[in-house]
Amino acid sequence: MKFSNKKLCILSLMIVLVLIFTACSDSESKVTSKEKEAEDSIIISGIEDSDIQIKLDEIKDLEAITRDVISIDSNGDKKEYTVTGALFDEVLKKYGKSQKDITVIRLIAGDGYSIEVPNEVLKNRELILAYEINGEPLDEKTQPLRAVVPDERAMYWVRNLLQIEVIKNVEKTEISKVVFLETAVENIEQHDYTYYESVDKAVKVNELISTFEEISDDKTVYLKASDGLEKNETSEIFTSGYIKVTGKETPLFLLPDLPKGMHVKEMLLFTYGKTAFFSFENGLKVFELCGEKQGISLKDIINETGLTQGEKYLFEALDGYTVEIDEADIEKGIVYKRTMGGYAVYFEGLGKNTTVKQLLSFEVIK
Ligand SMILES: Nc1nc2c(c(=O)[nH]1)N[C@H]1C(S)=C(S)[C@@H](COP(=O)(O)O)O[C@H]1N2
Ligand SMILES: [Mo]
Repeated sequence: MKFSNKKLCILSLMIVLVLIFTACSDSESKVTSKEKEAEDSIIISGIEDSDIQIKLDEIKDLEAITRDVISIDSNGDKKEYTVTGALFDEVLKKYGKSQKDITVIRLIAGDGYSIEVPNEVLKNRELILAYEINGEPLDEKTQPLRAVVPDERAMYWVRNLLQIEVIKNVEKTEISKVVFLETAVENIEQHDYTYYESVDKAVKVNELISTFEEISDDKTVYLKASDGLEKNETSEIFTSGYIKVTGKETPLFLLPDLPKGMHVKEMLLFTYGKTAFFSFENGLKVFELCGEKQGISLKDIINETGLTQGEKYLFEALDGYTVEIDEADIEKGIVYKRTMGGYAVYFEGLGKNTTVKQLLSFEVIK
């Protein structure tokens, strides 16, 4: 074959154009992904006076570790992954801190998801800031990092991790009052709440809490579900939510504008300030029932909620009826479900006037 000069010229021009074009588009896409990576960073707050911004590149410069890990979801199902990342402890080392000396942290994601990691977990587990899972870079909704806590529930495995807040002071107040949730919600406005296919009733958390406690942002809320799940929530997040009180999985803590992973199903109890809110219905599932009325012993409720000891306790009904009981008689108390509806407490061997129907609460008074 023989090319004329003209043909050769056109051909080489075309080749040059194609080369320029591909080189251009190639370098352009490289620049954008590089730029994006360069922009990616997380914030660590609470260890220095001001927030620390750490670039993803700096995290990748730390010693890379690869681990075969297992996550446990809310059904107890296990999933295996191989993750690569840097240890949070290595990040802390740069600032003269270590993970085992930290009280608690809150992992905060870009989609609004956040979760507190308690002290026991920080002490006993690695917290991996993962940038590669199963040999692949993270997908878009997981970038820039995924928190990975091997062998712990997947609720700690925060995708799209943007901030780690180190919390020094965990407020711990003594519990002095137990409120029975199912009775308490009878006096509070119940709103229609669409949950999947059903329209159920829900109360606003701040309406419920403010009936018994002053609401403030510095309070830590502790929640426990009947399957044993325990977690802390901030007062701000908790009081912005609802508690669904009819239909499935009640009492169900819901946050309409935040990811579903922050919901808590079948709560056994939660505490706010000095008050523990206890679900009688879930107590029935969790505790061994006793007495001829097959109820829950007050002792179990006191142990579970951590109610402080006193010389006397005051029991109160929804209609305002009150009864005072000596500490020595408390162990005779049984809370049961009435066939007529509602819940009551009675004390074995004490007078009938010590029975409190429509039991709302009891508290330490001396
Ligand atoms: N950013 C973000 N991370 C998150 C969540 C979320 O909603 N947003 N859900 C958490 C919860 S509750 C669980 S169970 C796991 C689910 O992880 P999987 O999708 O890998 O099973 O991710 C956790 N990380
Ligand atoms: Mo979850």
